[in-house]
Amino acid sequence: MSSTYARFDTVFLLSRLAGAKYSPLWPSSSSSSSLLSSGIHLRAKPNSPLRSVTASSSSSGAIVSGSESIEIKSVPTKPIEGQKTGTSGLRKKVKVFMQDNYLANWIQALFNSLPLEDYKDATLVLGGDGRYFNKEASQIIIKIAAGNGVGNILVGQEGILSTPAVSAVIRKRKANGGFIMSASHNPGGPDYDWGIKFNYSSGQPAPESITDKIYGNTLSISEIKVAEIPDIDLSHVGVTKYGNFSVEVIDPVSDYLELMEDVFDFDLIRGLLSRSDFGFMFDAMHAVTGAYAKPIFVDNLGAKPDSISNGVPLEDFGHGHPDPNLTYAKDLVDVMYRDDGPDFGAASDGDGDRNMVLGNKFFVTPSDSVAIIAANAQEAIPYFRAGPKGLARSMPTSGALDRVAEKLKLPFFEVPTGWKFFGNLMDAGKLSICGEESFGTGSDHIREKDGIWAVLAWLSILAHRNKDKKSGEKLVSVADVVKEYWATYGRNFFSRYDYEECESEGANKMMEYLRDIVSKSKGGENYGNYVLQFADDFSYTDPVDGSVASKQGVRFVFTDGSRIIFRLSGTGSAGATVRIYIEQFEPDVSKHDVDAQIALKPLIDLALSVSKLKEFTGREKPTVIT
Ligand code: VG1
Ligand code: CO
Repeated sequence: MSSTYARFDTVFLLSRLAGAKYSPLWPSSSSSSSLLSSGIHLRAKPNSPLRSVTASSSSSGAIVSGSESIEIKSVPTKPIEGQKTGTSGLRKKVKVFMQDNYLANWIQALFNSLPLEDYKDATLVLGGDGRYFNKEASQIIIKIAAGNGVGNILVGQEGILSTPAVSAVIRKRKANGGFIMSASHNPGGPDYDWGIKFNYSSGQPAPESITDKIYGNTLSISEIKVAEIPDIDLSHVGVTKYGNFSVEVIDPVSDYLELMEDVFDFDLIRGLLSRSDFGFMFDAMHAVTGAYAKPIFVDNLGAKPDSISNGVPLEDFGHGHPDPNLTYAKDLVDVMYRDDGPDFGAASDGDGDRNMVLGNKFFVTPSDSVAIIAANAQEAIPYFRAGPKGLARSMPTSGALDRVAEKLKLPFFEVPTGWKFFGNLMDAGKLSICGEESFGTGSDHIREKDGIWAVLAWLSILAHRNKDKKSGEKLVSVADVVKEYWATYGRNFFSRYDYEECESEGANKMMEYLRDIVSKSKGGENYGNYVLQFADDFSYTDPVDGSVASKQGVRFVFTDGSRIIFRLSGTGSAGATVRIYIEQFEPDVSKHDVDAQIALKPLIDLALSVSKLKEFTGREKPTVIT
């Protein structure tokens, strides 16, 4: 295959990464390394030879630089079934993504779905959580982006960018959008999951109107446009140009760190983290926040180097399941529950958008966490000095945040599960702080949930409360902050039961059965000791653009405010995962120290009997309880 690159110049930028050397981005004697010859899984069918299309002879989005051009190939392809995105992007087993044209089809379908002005000569961001297949995927995405006429790709060094960092970079660099290569909290490695998400120009996940269009286009796709350029060296910060197309490899941390410095008072946090009587631990779970934890917590905020555990991002997350909850972040939980354990512990997921927060022998539920951050934001976090504009949570998240909104007299929104539903409210200036029960917390500083932001928010609250404490004086602890909050607002006991990888048929039948009950239900009916207020299948109308999302979860709401909710996960890659969410409000302070599983036992039993879960799924026990 010929490789006639009209122009090839390399610009070196100063690397901010310690120890980075200035070396050429591309070996000058680079041989032809096309998408095909580099072993990447984008292959033409045997009897449909690749057709080379040059800029001058094609209207297929070729890039021309003066008289110079890069070659664009048209690769014939066929539709592939099942490329419908779920709650957050397209997720499948990595072996599925590695099949011929699987990823390439979806990327091309995406370009086919966007208005030309959203990508032609535009800047797009690319990064991911470092999982297995990201490197090959980066090259595929870059070549198809160039093939479709994208002007500039900003890619994280080694393909690394956390999900919140992608959102931050899109916003800061005024990019038109970005790709995130991650299956988030799903495990990675040759036998596990891979995923791809697309975010828009304000940094928010693409809305369903776009993802539905992409899916439609995957069903009729016939051609992939690929630029004939070599693989880009992602190991060094710098710019590579081919004609009018350029790839800039960026430091994954600096833009994000700068934003964090704007949002938070780093001196205040440094004051806490450098105290000898305050123990801190962050578990990066061998996932993407490993790249951020040391520069932020250690180098900038004075935490001890050994306070970061599992701090090196690995392609298979060290065989772990990078989901920061009590089950999968057990190592951290064990340390935090020791008598001499640290005062504050946190973990983040594969792509860095989730967080789990713990005190010594104390777990903060994500639903409480967002409420507590909201209640304390104005006094502890400079970004919220004027007070939050509004608060929001996903439907299954506990009602703790509702009470804060009521007390602070703030606009409040309840949206379906998935961060994409918060973006419009933020863009419209109606929402500042929001969260999901699934360990997602964030604000309008970006348009994704943000694990490190949540950790910094908690550290700010603790630092603010302890700033006048002398050495030797007892510090205000995580547990103190939470209990004080419960005493003021009451406690929303909350738990989620996950039944992972059930047979789809049984799980779907159970949901149908529940929908049927809901359609016949009436307020006032007795469910055990509870009286039904209403039951429905949650539907949401976006107050900004009027779009409607229906069938977002079956809920039974009782007259005392208790709720049981049923949903099927939209992020799994095999079978069906049933989620049951259980919540009960307790205003009585004397009952706040009861274990949540004990307090919620009657409701949990009710949920299991109402749904006939055992009958439909054959499951005796949940796989994960949070
Ligand atoms: C889950 C969570 C949801 C979250 C989504 C993406 O979705 O419940 O709250 O937004 O994951 O998180 P589902 O459909 O499986 O319940 V992440 O960190 O995986 O991007
Ligand atoms: Co995630």
